[in-house]
Amino acid sequence: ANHVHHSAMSPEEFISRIMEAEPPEIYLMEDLKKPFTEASMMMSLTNLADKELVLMISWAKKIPGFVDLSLADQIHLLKCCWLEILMLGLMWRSVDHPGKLIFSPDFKLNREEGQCVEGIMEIFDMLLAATSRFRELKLQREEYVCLKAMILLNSTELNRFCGGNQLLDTLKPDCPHKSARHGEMYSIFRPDTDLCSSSPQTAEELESRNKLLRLLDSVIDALVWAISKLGLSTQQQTLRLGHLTMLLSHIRHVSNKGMDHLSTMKRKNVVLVYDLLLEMLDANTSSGCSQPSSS
Ligand code: AOE
Repeated sequence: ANHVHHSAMSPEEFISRIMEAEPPEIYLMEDLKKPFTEASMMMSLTNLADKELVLMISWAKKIPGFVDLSLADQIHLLKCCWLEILMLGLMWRSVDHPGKLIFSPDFKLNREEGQCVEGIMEIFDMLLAATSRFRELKLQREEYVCLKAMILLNSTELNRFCGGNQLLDTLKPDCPHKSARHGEMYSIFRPDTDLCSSSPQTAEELESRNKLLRLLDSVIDALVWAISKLGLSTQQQTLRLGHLTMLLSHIRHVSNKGMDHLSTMKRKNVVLVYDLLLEMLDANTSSGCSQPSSS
């Protein structure tokens, strides 16, 4: 076990660690064939999301204390919030470009550019609205990184687990007998043995939940500290904290809409959803619970 005491870390240090964890800028590197079709647009969006997911896993592992949580919790947290995290990142990249969503330096979309993907404009508009709100609030980078970590650690559906094992392979520490051990060591993650279990049973699981709560405390402390640096009155600091955290429920809402959208697009075969993204999607839809583990 890794005996690192995160409570001993100052909010300042915590923030500088999560600032360093920020993923690098990512390029789509595709020839965007305009005009977009529904299929090509969805393909570009999901290709980008797929690339970002890989970076998101590395990002999460750099959040102090995250890798000390049980593997089941690490997986579950990421599966619950991946689209919220992508959306918050998108809002941050777009905050200085009213009416535009900056997916990447080589993939930017305007509101005026019309509709080609069924059901996506509603999501587009909700993302633009939340982005405007962050602009009005003059969201600071320090606050942004705290909010992102809060999304990750604030999964309310922590007690459900569904899905495959790709993410598990990416998260678990490398060990020489990886494949040999996989079956027995991580068998609790198989949907058929641990499908939607209602509460942590083992001492390890309980310890992990406690660590998670302490981690969440650290992030809240960090956000409070970041706000306190802005030279506002105590009253204004409290209001700002309230406004910023309330935006998270909006992001959760848009993410739920986006998850429904993506699963519809997948069902209608508009877009081919690849392995990692598919596993992340399945964890959020009913079909995920019935998928047998491929290991
Ligand atoms: C991908 C990467 C990322 O960093 C963030 C997001 C958030 C939303 C996700 C998307 C993604 C992946 C695919 C998802 C989508 C929500 C639903 C979809 C999960 O299934 C992005 C949501 C915003 C998407 C806006 C798309 C605008 C398309 C309309 C513009 C249009 O139709 N045209 C024709 C533009 C033409 C330009 C010439």
